Amino acid sequence: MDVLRKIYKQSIIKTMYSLEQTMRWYGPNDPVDLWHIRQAGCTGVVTALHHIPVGDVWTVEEIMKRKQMIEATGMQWSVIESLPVHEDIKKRSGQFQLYIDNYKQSLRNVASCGVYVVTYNFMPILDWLRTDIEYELPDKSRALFFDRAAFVAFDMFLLQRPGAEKDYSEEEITRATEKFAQMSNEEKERLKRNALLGLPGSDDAFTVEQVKEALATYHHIDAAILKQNLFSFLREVIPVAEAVGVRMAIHPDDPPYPVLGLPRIVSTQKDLQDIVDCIHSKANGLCFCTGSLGARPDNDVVKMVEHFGERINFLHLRNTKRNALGDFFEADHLDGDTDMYGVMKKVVELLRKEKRSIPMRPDHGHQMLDDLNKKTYPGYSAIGRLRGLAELRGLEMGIAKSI
Ligand code: DNO
Repeated sequence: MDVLRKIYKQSIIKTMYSLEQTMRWYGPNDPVDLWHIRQAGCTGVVTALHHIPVGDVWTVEEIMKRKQMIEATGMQWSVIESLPVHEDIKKRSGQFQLYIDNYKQSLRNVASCGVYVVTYNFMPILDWLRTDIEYELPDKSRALFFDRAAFVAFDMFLLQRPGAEKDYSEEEITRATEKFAQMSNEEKERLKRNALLGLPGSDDAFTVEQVKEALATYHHIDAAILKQNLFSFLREVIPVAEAVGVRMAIHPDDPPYPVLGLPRIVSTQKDLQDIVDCIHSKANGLCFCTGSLGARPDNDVVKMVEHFGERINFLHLRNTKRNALGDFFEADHLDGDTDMYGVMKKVVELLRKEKRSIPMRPDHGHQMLDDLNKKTYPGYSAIGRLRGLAELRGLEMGIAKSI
């Protein structure tokens, strides 16, 4: 029996030149625990030290504590998501130099603990945005949803952002006004809460006042300035990452266009090109998120995998279904507007060509089965992600064996 068990264990250890299967874990408070992740077939874990305030140094001691927890379940800490970038760095104001120095120190520390892929994003103030986190699909599972009219209504009538109306077409304003008029107070409250959900891994949402204040600090920053600020940051941190063997992976904007009057600079093929061109180094890479990029019809995600292949340091595989009005919901992993077969085929070819493995996570999943009654981080219930991962794993194997 023991021999059998050993062989079985070895078979789940990552094979060469295939994707490394991972899931995100929000740390000891996550209702989905490490054994669940291991039982889903993962060999790697994606996590962050969410309890450390943004901008502070991640100490070796704290990193090692987390690493040991993961290794005690037979997996490895494959990717950090995220090592967050302080707002001062994005604005190049206040104490940005101190925060950049801290960032470099954190990179040295994570490398010294043996973690070598670091994800981050450069979205001002808010991370991803949705208007509904319990959007019911026909099979009664629940998905994350971005309803453009609800979002416009949030911006104009709940946030009451000065000048918001200038960002929308007349038709959009009419739809938002009608939608808002039909909403109950409870629905309005829920919309506000969903749109202001804080950073991933935290339980606190922003308040309207906080967001308005933060928005005002960006009034002089347009896309060109924000991009320059990103480049200044990269010129400092990439050489450090390279020296210690860390591969950085910038996450695209989600959704991939300006929101609330804030510039977004990691949304299109051109944006990604500018970033990879800024410093020619594998350390200056991408977290290629098919869900974020695919919410824009002008992003040809399959072609982008091929084009940016050598700079892809981490993969988020997720699908969206969108319409012409700008609404989208998170579809099943293999069923949405992104051709996941096409994506996976390019990925399999890439891994073989470059003789490497890339960590991949199924990104979000639907709330379904037993998870419908549980409270988990939006998008991060166990069963929906397990379903996504299992489908993606099968797709990869099928393609790998047939080419
Ligand atoms: C959402 C995620 C993002 C991502 C960060 C990376 O679930 O894809 O929150 O982790 O933007 O910095």
